[in-house]
Amino acid sequence: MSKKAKRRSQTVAPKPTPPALPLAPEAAARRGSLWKWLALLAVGVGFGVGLAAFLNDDGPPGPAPEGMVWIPRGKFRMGTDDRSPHFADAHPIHVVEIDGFWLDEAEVTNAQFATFVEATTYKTVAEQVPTVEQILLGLPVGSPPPDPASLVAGALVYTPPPGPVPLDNASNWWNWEPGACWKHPEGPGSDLKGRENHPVVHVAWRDADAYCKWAGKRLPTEAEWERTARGKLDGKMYAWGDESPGAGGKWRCNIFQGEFPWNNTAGDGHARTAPVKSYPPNAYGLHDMAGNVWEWCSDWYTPDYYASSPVKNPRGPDASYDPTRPEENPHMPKRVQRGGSFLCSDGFCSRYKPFGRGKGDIDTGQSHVGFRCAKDR
Ligand SMILES: [Ca+2]
Ligand SMILES: [Ca+2]
Repeated sequence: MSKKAKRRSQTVAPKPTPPALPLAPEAAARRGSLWKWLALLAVGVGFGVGLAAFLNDDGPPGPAPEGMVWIPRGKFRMGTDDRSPHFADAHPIHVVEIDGFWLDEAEVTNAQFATFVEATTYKTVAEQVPTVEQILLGLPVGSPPPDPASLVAGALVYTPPPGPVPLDNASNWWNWEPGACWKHPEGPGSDLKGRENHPVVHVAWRDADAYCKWAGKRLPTEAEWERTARGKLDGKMYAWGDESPGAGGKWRCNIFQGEFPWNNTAGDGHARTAPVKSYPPNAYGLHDMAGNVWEWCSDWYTPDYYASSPVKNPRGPDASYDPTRPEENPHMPKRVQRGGSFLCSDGFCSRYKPFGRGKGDIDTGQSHVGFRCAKDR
């Protein structure tokens, strides 16, 4: 090698890397501690994500709208294996998965509905004269049409008979009352004084739907409703567990005590509607998911829907069909109602249980039917 090449070689030769100096004992301890905390943090985050996935808890997307609670995404078992006639349409038990959504903590009140009516001049179905076609849908196929001049606006009012009556004919305690509507619950001579905080009644499905849209909300689906009514519990008899509604002398909901339909002893404090939130909430913070008033859902009603329900976010069949009541046209448009009312009892109608299904003509108001609203994230 020439002297010049030797110099270049010496110039570009990399400097040897000095050996790493051993850390002082304190620094080594600090570095070890840091790695330990980072490892613990990673394990903690992983555990949290895993736990959240296990619990299907996606958390609220923001501050709660007034009066609403967040229902996180999750799966549950819908329906019952109870084979009694009241639950013939709640089979089979099937797993359903629901996305997170907001739900009103209470039924919509008379005061809230009055605000809607004042803002919109909305007229409920019960305040309008029904058409001949609407009446025919509520009668057996082939019934003669009613005289149009005989049709008046009104609603069905619970009217207790003076004594025991056969339970196979609901007209023994339901009376078509001309002039009955949400602001005159028992007819023209009645009003809402002192009932501002009671649930609004005599609202047809169309009325409930109109209110929800005005409020920027929507009606809950039937599956959403049952998931929330179960209050984070699985396979329990009631919204609060397995204890009977009046166990220990403390009533958990507004239903019927005494001899149906004529002698309501009102052991729970209320013979008709109760102010909303009069009874303890379930584990989601929701009140009156059992009793007080039935609540409209968005789904059309068929008695066999559970057999074909999709797993994810079921929204009900495309149309209603109910052949179970020969006294009615099976094609009468019906939507689902849930939760039972102040007229429910284990002796007559136990469908205030979280798996009990109800249904109603979309154009008929009744004095034991109201609703609450849901809202997407
Ligand atoms: Ca009661
Ligand atoms: Ca209710």
